[in-house]
Amino acid sequence: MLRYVTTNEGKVREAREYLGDDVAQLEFDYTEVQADDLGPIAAHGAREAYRHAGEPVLVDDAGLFVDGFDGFPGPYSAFVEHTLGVDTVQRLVARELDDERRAAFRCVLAYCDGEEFDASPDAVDREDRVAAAATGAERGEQEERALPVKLFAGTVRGRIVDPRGDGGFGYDPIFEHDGKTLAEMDAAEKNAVSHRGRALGKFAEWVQGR
Ligand code: ITT
Repeated sequence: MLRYVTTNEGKVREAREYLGDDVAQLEFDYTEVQADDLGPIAAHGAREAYRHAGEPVLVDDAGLFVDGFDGFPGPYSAFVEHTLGVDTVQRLVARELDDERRAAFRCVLAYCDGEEFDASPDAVDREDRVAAAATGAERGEQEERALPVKLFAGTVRGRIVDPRGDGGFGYDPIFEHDGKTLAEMDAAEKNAVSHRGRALGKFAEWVQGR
C-alpha cells in the first residue's frame, strides 16, 4: 500500500483518480525545510515520512509561482493562502501586475521506500551528507544514511484571473489554463493538464517499470 503523505484531502482525491484505490492518505506533519525550490522540501519530507511509516511513501509538495512576483509565493504558497487568502493574492496580482498575470503551478512528488534505486540527480541528499559529515562519518556510511528518494515534477502554465468555478481546492478558482480555471474542471479534466497530474503520470510510469 502506498502512503500519500499530505494533510490535504484534495490532493488525495486527485492521486486516487490517477493511481487507483491502492493509495492511503498519511496525515504526517513532516518538517518543511526552508528552500527556494520544492524538490529539497519534498525529498526531506519523504525520508522523514518513510522513517516514521516504514512503508512506501509519496510526499506531494506544490506551489503557485507568479512570474511578475519572481515566483512568489512558490514554496510559501500554503502560508500565503492561510494568511492572506486566495482572493487577496488575486487582487494583489491584478493591482500590481496589470496585464502581466502569467504564473505556473508546480508539483514535486518525492518517493521513498527504503530500497536502492538511482536517486534523482539533484543534490537532494545534501542535508544528510552535511549531517553525516558533522558527525565525522566516512563516505560509505554517509551514503547509507542518505535514503534514496526519487523526484517527479510537473508544471502547468496559466494566468491569474478573477475567481471562477467551485471545483478543486486552494488556488484553483484563480488559476486559468486554456480558457478555464482549474476549479471549472472536474478531477479527471484537471489531472489531464495539471502540475499534479503530470507528476503523477511520470510516477505511475516509473513505478510500473520497477
Ligand atoms: P500538505 O503540505 O499537507 O500536503 P498543503 O495544502 O499545505 O498540504 P502544499 O504545501 O503542497 O500542501 O500546498 C501549497 C499551497 O498550494 C496550499 O495553499 C494548497 O492549498 C495549494 N495547492 C496545492 N496544490 C494545489 C492545486 O492542485 N490547486 C490549487 N491549489 C493547490
